[in-house]
Amino acid sequence: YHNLHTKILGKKIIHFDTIDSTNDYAKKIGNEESEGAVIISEEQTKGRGRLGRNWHSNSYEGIWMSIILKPNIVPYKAPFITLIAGASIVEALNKLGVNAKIKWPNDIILNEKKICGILTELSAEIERINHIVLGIGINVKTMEFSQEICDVATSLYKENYIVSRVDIVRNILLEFESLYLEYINNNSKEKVLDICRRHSAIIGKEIYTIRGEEKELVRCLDINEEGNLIIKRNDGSIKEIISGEISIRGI
Ligand code: BT5
Repeated sequence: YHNLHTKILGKKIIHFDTIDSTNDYAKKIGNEESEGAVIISEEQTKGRGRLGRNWHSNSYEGIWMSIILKPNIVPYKAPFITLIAGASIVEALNKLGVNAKIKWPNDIILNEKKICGILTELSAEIERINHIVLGIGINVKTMEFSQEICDVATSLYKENYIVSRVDIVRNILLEFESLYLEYINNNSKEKVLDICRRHSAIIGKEIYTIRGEEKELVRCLDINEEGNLIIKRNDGSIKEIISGEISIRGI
């Protein structure tokens, strides 16, 4: 991980061979550790997704990492950091020749299957952020996924992209830092939104929005300035979706 060329990200890298979850570890040390520390593990025994879901990462075949952030912004501006992460991951992968796309808000997909998930966790008080843990999981070398996820998951190697993990991590940290600093220092979102639109897996497509058991087929129109999803319902009305669950028709 030398020659990162970053200012704050990855100045400290904490590496494990095995750990329960890099996000859990980062949350424990988040208040004491300085901004930009990266926790990375070869394997996770209890990798987590959103809403207590399992993230398969008990093999040395991926990138399982968490970044500690301490932005001086109000807590409601934190969710945009997930989009910054998504934008920097697709931008980094595309620069390495991998045509990955963003499935708003926190999945990266390749050839219609998930290669990466993002889990952003916030520790905050009413007006102040203590720290944010940005968790990123990328399937790199996995050739066989367990039955549970084999229909939805893929890896870079499986799609015939032989890319080094160090190059991926280095590129992501570099892309992320520049977009992140522009956001927290200048409230600038333009580049992120531009990348999210250019590499979107869902804009212009029919998707299902999912609320509990309810599934609704809608057309995805755009991502707005706030980073929220704009959709058109069957009755022609336009709606803004702030966060949550969607699935793409046919995937
Ligand atoms: C996510 O959740 O996609 C966030 C994943 C974040 C993982 C990183 S790894 C480093 C850090 N430490 C952690 O403990 N977590 C973070 P969600 O959108 O809820 O998606 C979870 C769903 O993705 C599961 O229910 C499965 O269907 C699917 N899934 C699980 N493992 C997968 C994998 N390795 N590849 C692709 N899909 C997977």
